[in-house]
Amino acid sequence: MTKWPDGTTRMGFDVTEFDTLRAETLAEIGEADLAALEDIRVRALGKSGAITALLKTLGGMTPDERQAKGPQIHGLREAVTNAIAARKAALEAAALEARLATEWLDMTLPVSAGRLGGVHPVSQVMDELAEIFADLGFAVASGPEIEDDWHNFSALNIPETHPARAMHDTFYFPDDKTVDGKRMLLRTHTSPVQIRTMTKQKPPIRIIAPGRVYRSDSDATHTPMFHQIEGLVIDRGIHMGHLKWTLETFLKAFFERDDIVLRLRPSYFPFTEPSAEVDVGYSREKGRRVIGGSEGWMEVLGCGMVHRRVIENCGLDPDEYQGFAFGTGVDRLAMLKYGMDDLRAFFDGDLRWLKHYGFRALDVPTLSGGIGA
Ligand code: 2U9
Repeated sequence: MTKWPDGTTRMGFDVTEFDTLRAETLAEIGEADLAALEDIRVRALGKSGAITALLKTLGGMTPDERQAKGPQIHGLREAVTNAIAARKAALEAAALEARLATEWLDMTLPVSAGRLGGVHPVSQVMDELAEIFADLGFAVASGPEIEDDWHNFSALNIPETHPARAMHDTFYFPDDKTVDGKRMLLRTHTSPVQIRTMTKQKPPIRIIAPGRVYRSDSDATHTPMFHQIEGLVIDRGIHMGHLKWTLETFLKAFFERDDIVLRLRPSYFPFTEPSAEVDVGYSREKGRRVIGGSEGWMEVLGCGMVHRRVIENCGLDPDEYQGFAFGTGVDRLAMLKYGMDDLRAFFDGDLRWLKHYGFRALDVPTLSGGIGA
């Protein structure tokens, strides 16, 4: 029994009605939108569709009838299937064209800087530092913030019992969160990055390691997370003259002044020997202390010659290779250069502070251009 779209049922089919079904269905497809197309598909080819019903009549036909009508019915099914697919593709292509015509961007238009947000002073200073040290031949190295005891302490000549471990109030992970049986911690300095570089790269090594470090400390001048930059040079015949020249050249470029005076005071760090703290001369301008001149001294860096035991710990021969290292706080450098007075405000996310101290996203720090005016 054939169920025609008009609801009537009859055995077999009439040639005229067959042609009408074909013509009407194809015409309907030609006019349909995507929703109507699906409706037509269900009415013609669905489980109770007209063409499906015609296909079912083939089973009740004699072989001769089937030979005559089979190709016609199958041909109809194929024609309708193809017409639906073609119409669907045409409609989808037209919809895409319409979207493309409305959703376009003119990439040649000038950027509206106000909509880009600003650059945080820490990011700005990090960029400036990378730029300055790249000019001096240093590569930027990075490493994990979650470290093991060996990379953060032992390799740096800070053994288990050493009082230096108490200097850094370390955030340790719980004992049940070990990795390969090792207790993990948040790195207290970026020094493990240099250890990792020295253990996998043959000298000469010239790197800076900027990044986040963590210590359990919080007041107006300390936050539990802060940013450090450390530098390391390892080669044959490196001495303190190289260290002093590098720091002087870096500080002159960073503070954009030629009248930078350094003073190296003897100090102690387990990873360097000898060690020194670096003071830089400041002067007063309109009551504010600015770097440059020599009215007073301000501590800006720590440094020293890499301890021979540290060189040995990294698998190098300290009689063949020597090196210097230095370290400083990036947040503190930003405060000194751009005149902020409370470190905690750096990480408060206060938009008024960011608008005041932030930098325009499109300004590119360059050594020749300078950005600290
Ligand atoms: C290796 C060998 C030596 C890195 C150094 C300092 C001196 C230093 C402090 C400044 C202020 C850290 O941010 S701060 O608290 N750092 O005084 N850091 S020498 O010495 C290294 C590092 C890695 C392999």
